[in-house]
Amino acid sequence: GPEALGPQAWLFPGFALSQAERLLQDIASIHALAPPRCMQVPGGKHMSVGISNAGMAGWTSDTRGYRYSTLDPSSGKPWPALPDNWLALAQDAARMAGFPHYHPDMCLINEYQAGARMGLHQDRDEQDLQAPIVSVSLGMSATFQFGGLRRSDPVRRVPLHHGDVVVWGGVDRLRYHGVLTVRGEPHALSGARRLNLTFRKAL
Ligand code: MD5
Ligand code: FE
Repeated sequence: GPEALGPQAWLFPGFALSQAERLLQDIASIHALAPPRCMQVPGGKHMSVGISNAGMAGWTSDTRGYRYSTLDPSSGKPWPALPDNWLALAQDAARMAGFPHYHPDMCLINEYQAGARMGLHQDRDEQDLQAPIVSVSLGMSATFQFGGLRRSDPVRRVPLHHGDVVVWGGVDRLRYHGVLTVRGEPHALSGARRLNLTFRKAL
């Protein structure tokens, strides 16, 4: 059953399992319109995670900084639409975690090829920091790092598997977090990749 990771952070093991194949098909359709890319960050390096987006805005980064943009800077076109089934899944999970009025306007799609990682950070680029973030893990497993409100706070390691959903809200919304280098067995449905959907109210 559900596991509390914090006062307002819940892990729902396998919550998206029955929809996983459909979600991976939807991701392939979105990637055909807005391919994942390893974005540059202000320090000049490139992220190891390939990023795309769906919905009214997309998270983007370049040497000037991070921002949400209504257009994909690579194509100059709007990001692909957020599928209705994705929104329903995110709202179902948010309701289970105690957030009954959740209206995310976008989904960030992270692609971790084997060897990719995401360093410890906070998600604070969104306008509405009251709204929770819903995260759906697909494909290869990963070890999630769940810290505190200060970078120096101790970090807990949480394994995340194909089909797992996590909701982060309220007092847990601004915790530092990251993903250790993805390694291990390829997944039957995704190959040597981990995909993560994160639903946000960005605008
Ligand atoms: C991932 N993505 O597995 C994670 C899932 C990102 C990112 O971190 O920024 O793309 S979202 C995990 C998350 C979001 C908001 C708050 C907290 C965790 N938290 O308080 O631990 O690719
Ligand atoms: Fe994050």
